Amino acid sequence: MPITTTPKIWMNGELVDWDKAQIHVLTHTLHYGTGVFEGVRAYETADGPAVFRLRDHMVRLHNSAKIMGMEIPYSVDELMDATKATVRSTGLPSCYIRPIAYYGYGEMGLNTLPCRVDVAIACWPWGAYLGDDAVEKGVRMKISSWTRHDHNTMPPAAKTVGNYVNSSLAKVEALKAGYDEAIMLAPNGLVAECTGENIFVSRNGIIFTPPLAAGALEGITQASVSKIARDLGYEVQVGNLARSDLYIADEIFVCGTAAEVSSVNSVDDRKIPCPGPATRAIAEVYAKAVRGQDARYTDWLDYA
Ligand code: PPE
Repeated sequence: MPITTTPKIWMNGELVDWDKAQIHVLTHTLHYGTGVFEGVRAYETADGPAVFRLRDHMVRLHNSAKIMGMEIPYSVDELMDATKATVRSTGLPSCYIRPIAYYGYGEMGLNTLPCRVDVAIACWPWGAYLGDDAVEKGVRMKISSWTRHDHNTMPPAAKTVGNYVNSSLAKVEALKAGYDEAIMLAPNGLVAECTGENIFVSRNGIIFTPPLAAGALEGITQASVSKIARDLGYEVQVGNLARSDLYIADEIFVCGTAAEVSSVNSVDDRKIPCPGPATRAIAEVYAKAVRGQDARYTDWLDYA
């Protein structure tokens, strides 16, 4: 999806002009995929733009860095303030936010220990990743021929730049085959997640979502949607899913910051009832919660 420019990008403590937010071609992370990043959204609310679960995203950024053995030179609170300043500088009512911590210019070679860590935060307007009508129409899923990397190859719990090689291969394969998105299986065959979303499968009245151990990112939308679903009276369980659980599901939906909540209309051309009642109800509450329109969830908002 194309990027629309905004006035400023935060880089190492300063808001710099969009066009000046540049890095050297020998930046370490460009060569080795060693950075960590986040995807966050700010939504328009009656009280101005509010960033959704900002602290949780910045804690996860720090955790990703910890897994990588990287020291981010800014605290969670500093990164939260920087994010809010960046959002304010755009003047936008809502936007997508991309914080990234990366090994910068000055060192080459796989040893990251001497590398400096640079941090940037950019935002721009971005629509729902899988289409604005993804709840009603649903998306066509394909199980990827690419296996999700496991905990001892590339830790899926860390949102590292390099991990997205695997996601990108799967995404492009699915698109070229005429599908909208791919579902990734872990090396043991269990369902992990999608290329940029967590997955939920409803069967016989229980909604299941795979655990971190199955190779899923610990999704912040996944946690939010689980809470919303339970508040709506649904039973939600974190549990393993096999490929066949997908084909015979009563309902499937996927969620993530960029994608929000999207229903799934088929998996490998097996039709799934879509949109299901649970998906619709959950998506509706989620859309209100992020915009400050549901008093139960206003703790999730950080006003810019
Ligand atoms: N799994 C993966 C692999 C993933 O990339 C995301 C977010 C999620 C699950 C959902 O996590 P959360 O956003 O905390 O609910 N993907 C981000 C980047 C997407 C992209 O393609 O770029 C996002 O949604 O911002």
